[in-house]
Amino acid sequence: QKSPEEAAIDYRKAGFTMIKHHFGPMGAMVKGEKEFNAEEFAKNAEAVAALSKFPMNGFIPGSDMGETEAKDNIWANMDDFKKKMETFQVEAASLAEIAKGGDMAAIKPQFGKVGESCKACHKEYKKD
Ligand code: ASC
Repeated sequence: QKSPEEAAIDYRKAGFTMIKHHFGPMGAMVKGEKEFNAEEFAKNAEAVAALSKFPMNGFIPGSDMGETEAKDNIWANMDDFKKKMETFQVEAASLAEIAKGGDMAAIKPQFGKVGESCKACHKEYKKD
């Protein structure tokens, strides 16, 4: 039986794993490593936008333990982390909207903004 804190860690890791699963193929299409398929791209963008809302729920008080990729400084900077997570949510929602148009020229810069919003947190709060 897992404690609520252990369960919260599993939950947020699962969320990030799912986000990565949907983010990766979009990156490959943007870079031209994978053939652009507008419908598949839009589905992935929709998934990331939906999934972006979840991981924050797993950063509950007391879940600052165990084997995780979160740096210790995340706990003293929860307001900033939450703000950065919200930026990710906004940018991901915008990408999902733009992706419906199926135009790579419009998608590309917004995909970049989503990537930047991922990186903003990783730089400060994720172990290398
Ligand atoms: C990925 C991945 C990340 C982000 C980040 C975006 O594919 O695994 O952590 O993109 O590098 O800038």
